[in-house]
Amino acid sequence: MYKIIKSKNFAILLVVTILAGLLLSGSLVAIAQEAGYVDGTLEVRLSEWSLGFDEAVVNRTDLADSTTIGAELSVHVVNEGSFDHNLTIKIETAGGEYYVRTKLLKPGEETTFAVSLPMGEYELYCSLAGHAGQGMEGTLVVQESAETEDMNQDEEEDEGYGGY
Ligand SMILES: [Cu+2]
Repeated sequence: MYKIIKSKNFAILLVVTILAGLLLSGSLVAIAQEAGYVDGTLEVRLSEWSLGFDEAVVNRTDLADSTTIGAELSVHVVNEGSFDHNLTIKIETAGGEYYVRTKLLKPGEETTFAVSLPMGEYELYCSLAGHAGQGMEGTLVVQESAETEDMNQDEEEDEGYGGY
């Protein structure tokens, strides 16, 4: 009898520990989400060594002019680091590849620009030697709508369960 109670307590302790772990990881995600895509603007926070986010997803239908082939996205870049940095967006098209790059931003400097991006996946990084390799890189996904995103998430979840 005593053994049963003891193991029940252990099970409760385990559940509490898991919940605490989930809450902790949830709050960490919330902090990370301060940068990334919010309401028509891509928020980029340059620092050593990060852009403030790993992947940002933009729904073209959320942008003001979603009827054009390439929707206009507003990009706000702040250098919150102690070194000079820039933001570079690599754009690959059938006609070749080109780059949208901010000027070199000093610590505390910021800039805002708009860029027209067709649907696709783009590499974002700081082009200064070694900076991207140390973590100043991320991905920007421009997709048609939130429905597309939900479908992708469902697929990922299904794959996850399949692994068990
Ligand atoms: Cu840099």
